[in-house]
Amino acid sequence: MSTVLITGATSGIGKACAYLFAEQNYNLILCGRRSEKLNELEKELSKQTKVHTLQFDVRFREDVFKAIESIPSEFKAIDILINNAGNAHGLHSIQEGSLDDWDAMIDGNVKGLLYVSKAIIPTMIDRNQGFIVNIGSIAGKEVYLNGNVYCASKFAVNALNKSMRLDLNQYNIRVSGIHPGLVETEFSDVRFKGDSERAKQVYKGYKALQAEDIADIIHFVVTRPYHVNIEDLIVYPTAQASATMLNKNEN
Ligand code: NDP
Ligand code: 8X3
Repeated sequence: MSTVLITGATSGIGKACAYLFAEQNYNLILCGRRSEKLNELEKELSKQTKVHTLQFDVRFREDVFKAIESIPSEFKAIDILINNAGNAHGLHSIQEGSLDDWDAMIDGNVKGLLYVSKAIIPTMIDRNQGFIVNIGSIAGKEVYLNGNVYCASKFAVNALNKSMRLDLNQYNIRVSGIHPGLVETEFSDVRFKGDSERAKQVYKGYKALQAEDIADIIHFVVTRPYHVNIEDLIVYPTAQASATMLNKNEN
């Protein structure tokens, strides 16, 4: 059975992927910082498939490599890496943004994705096969007001996705970028630092994408025949036409 490693599996898109891939009998390696959430997932999903959890922060490179080296042999042959961990922190103009927020986004969304990929790619090269799914964003295709550093981090993911396709082409490794618009997850809670009222407003007045919608698309992408590689996929809720155009019912 194939093995999938999912970063950011404790919530939102990553958690929905964990459930869907468990249903499809993949062996799961689930990663995140919140160990209680990882434990809950392990307990629940072990009823369906083999689950291994790894608790680490993608920003800390030594922790990333230590965690990935610690993977037990029965899980070591990773077929699919879903680079999903990431968040926005704050929504401020470039002149007002916080340096800590900037570090969290660049270190988590960009460097974290690089560290995890760097730790896993050699195992894929050795096996001459593998699939890397990079979760970007429409924010990596189009900037919006006050999105500055989050957008920059996702533009970087978009560039890395394309670069990985070039560099790994000779090793038979597939690489896909998925770029969602508004998905109703903990994303806005994190962006607005626990201001749940403000977070709820983001998804009010229209039907946002659900984490399960994105998991379903990721599953579709990775289950195409091996000679098929979807490089790039942008997905919006129907009510959203661009990063800045949203048909909201304000009543
Ligand atoms: P959530 O906040 O629900 O999930 C984020 C996940 O990432 C959590 O599991 C969190 O786990 C993990 N994570 C965040 N930072 C770190 C870190 N430093 N180290 C390890 N794990 C980390 O948001 P989403 O599910 O929406 O986000 C998933 C991805 O989708 C992100 O890359 C996001 O940018 C992207 N995206 C989201 C959209 C949206 O509208 N929601 C739209 C487009 C893209 P833990 O806290 O346990 O570490
Ligand atoms: C998350 C979607 O529009 O908040 O990447 O940037 S958005």
